[in-house]
Amino acid sequence: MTDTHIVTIERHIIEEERRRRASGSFSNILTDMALAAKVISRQVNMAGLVDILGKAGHSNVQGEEVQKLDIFAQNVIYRAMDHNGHLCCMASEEFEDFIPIPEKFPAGDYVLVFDPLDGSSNIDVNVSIGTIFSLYRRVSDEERGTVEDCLQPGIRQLAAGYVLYGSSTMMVYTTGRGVHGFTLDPSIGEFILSHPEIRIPDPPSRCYSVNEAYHERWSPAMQRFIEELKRGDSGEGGFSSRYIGSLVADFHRTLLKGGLFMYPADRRSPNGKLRLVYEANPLAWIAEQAGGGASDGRERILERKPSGLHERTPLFIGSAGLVERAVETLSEI
Ligand code: AHM
Ligand code: MG
Repeated sequence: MTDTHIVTIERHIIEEERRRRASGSFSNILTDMALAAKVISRQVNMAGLVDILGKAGHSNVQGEEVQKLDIFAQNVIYRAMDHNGHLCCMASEEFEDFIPIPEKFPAGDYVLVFDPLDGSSNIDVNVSIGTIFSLYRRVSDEERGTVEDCLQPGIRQLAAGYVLYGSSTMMVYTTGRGVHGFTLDPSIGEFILSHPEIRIPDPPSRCYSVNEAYHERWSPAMQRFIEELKRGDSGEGGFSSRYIGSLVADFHRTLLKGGLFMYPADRRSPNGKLRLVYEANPLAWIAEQAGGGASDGRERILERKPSGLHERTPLFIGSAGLVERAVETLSEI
């Protein structure tokens, strides 16, 4: 017999609630998110089998191709959340405007922002994809929320997490008391605590993660930074490169092994590609809670006040020392 305890995500969330003396709303939202993640995970695993692949025939608000599984994930999260009485509104990568809770359901005090299925261009080649989410308390008096409720700086997050649909499905979350990871046991349909108190390793793995095809479009300082990492100018030996092109998967590796993930600004995309509200902010908080850092190259991500739901931001995230080094190098002329 071992003395290892089996802790489900639901149990963990309830324990957290007890410690915080929270109302229960918060826990119910996270539990509903875990349920949605299981449903999406099942469908992602079936993606090669059922006729769900292929384009839905229209673009999302970013002008990118929407694939059917994105819509499925959007609907699952929405339907898991619209009627529970805890949220006043939601915002998603898939919708241009914020989404008030419909009149037929009771409204609550919380706001959920999410990217239902990030990295969807990887679906049809069986590469890991993910869901990202974060939770705020509303700031407006409007019963069913306003866009301002969704545009709060990341430091006001109450909970943040992601789900990685990889070789196994994992849900990782924080409520500001460390970062905890759970692995889905599909045979019993439960997320089991597998990675308690995640800390980014220090010293980190010497790995950087960036789409190097954009090298020519980067600023000279950014180009120099990557060259320095490759050469290992700080005496730590040269870095390796790892880039999946799926944010949650690239971030998850960076969280567990250390290193630096970057999606910088470039000549063609002065604000990078990733979205501040529902991609950068949740991951930035998780990184900080695990002892790491996250910056847009100048400012701490969590202190930025978003001006639009789909605002883009450059992102440097991972081991704190490497994020600092990136910021220092980028500030040099
Ligand atoms: P998506 O939100 O349309 O799925 O795109 C976001 C994805 C991220 O998962 C990933 O980090 C990035 O796009 C990769 O972009 P690029 O192909 O420019 O390297
Ligand atoms: Mg996305």
